[in-house]
Amino acid sequence: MTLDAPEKSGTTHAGLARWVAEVAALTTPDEVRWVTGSADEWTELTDKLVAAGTFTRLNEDIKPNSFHAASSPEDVARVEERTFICSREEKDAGPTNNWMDPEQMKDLMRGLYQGCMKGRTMYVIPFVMGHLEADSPMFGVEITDSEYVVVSMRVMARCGTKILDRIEELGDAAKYVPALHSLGAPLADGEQDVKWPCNEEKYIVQFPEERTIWSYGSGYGGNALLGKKCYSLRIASAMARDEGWLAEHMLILKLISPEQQVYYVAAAFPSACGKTNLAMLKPTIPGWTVETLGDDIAWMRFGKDGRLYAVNPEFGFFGVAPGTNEHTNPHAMTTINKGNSVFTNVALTDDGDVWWEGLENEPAHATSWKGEDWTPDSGELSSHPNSRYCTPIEQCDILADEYNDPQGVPISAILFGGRRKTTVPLVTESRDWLHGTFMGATLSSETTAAAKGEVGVVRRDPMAMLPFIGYNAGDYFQHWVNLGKDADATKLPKIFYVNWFRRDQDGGFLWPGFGENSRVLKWVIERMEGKAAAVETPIGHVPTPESLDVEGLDMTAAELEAALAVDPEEWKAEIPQIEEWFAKFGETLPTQLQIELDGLKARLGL
Ligand code: SAT
Ligand code: MN
Repeated sequence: MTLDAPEKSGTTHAGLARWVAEVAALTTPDEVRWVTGSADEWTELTDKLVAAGTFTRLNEDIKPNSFHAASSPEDVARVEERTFICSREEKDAGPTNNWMDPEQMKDLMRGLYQGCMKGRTMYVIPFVMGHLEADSPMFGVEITDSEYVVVSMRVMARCGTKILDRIEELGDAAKYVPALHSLGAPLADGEQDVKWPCNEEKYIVQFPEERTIWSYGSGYGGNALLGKKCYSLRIASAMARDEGWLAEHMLILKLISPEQQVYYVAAAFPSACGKTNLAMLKPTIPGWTVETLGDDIAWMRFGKDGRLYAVNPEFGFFGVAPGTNEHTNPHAMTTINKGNSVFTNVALTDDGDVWWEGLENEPAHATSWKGEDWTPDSGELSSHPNSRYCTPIEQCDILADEYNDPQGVPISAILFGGRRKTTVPLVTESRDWLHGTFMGATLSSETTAAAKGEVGVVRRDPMAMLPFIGYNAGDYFQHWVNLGKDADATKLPKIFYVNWFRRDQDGGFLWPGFGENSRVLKWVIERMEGKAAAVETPIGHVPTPESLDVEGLDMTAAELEAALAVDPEEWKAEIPQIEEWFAKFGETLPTQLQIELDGLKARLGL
């Protein structure tokens, strides 16, 4: 097919029409469709996915307009070893990213893309991350040959004709990120499709200088919904560096005290470490309320008043299903029970609902994510540990009104956190922005199922951004340092480091987590208000046992002490790991962070 005339391509925007035509000529789909975002389109696409066997429609009486999908067992998570930052120079990708020369990568991928959409429909999805009413709307256009991706993108981002209209109105002034995605699974004439087409060979590639994304071979989550990690973190972090703002892997929540004081908190944790649960936390302490603004990504810019304002660029939640239940995240349950959601790699129950490990009402029989009979005695998981629900944010019963404000919300505190069985106390307050940056830069966490690879291995995950920094991580640290240097220190968010995952000697969690984390948030607020006590330790300020509100909590004094403990020996053992981590960055490591490390060593008597 030829698509070189702009008027045939579905847009009056000449540049966009040209790109779409070029991609169609390369990938040779049977048809090109422009995604409108309409209700009819949703019905048509979901019907098509049901007919193809990719989707199973759930019981309308339980979860209306909702679908179950099971991926290929080979395509269940982000693939970090196949993810590349193709900056022009290798040094600009830094020591933590995979790199290939951009022209070499494009040659290679053009080869893969050649004819890769044969037998399929090519969809063009105009979208905007953040608000269409923003001062500079952050447009993107994803091309994909996957209906699953179109449906999921419609949940996760503002998509369709309204966005395209605005791009066309702005004409050449409209900056958009072209994001090309293919499953890499062309169909020969008459060939029957599989339920989850994908390709063994996968590439998730960002070109940070060009602000473009090329993805191939995977249909899953962050590999394929290109508005999410690829754009809103990898590409956006490079934009943010150039323009003086921050694109971060952070939830945003609104905390209201018993005195009706409002605070906004952002928090960065690696994937599958409880961001969604914290974002929708139901406080267990009387008088405190939490509302949600976002669960995964925060874009933070300085306002005219010198404060740092955060917006959530996304439109949905892509949350980890296992472990989610009425206790751990009641608001997520309310959100998904309203329907209009896609569940991937969870179990399908006999009454047409979904189930996963940790959810109430364990069924006596279900179909596992692998499509096999499952019973509680199967000895196998019913759901993949990285199985997900994809659900509209506007269905969240505690969504804060400010979610709709393009200016965002002024952040009072930033929490960094990871999953550590030992060493890291429940909460630590940094001395200042620089010390907080050091905490973020040395953040460590045990790996999870959110990325392919071994689970439970401690790795450094700076600002929970290790897989998402779109440039040299040393330069990224410098960017954090610089923002702090240029800002009014009194207006900067206070930085804290939390660890909900510390264990006792028997392997049990020392802290109950979930709604009880409101106690830690309370301490954070009280510290900023000068109301709570703390002990100074080599790593920062840690609560005195009395300063943390544990009323009504079933916890012994010894357990609390263990949760808060700073053991110099454990921290001394941490130092060589931090030194090894910092050594990776050579010249690009900001001297200020080296000075922070030297200070920590001195305080530990090293
Ligand atoms: O697969 S996603 O990147 O969308 C989710 C995650 O790993 O955080
Ligand atoms: Mn994430």
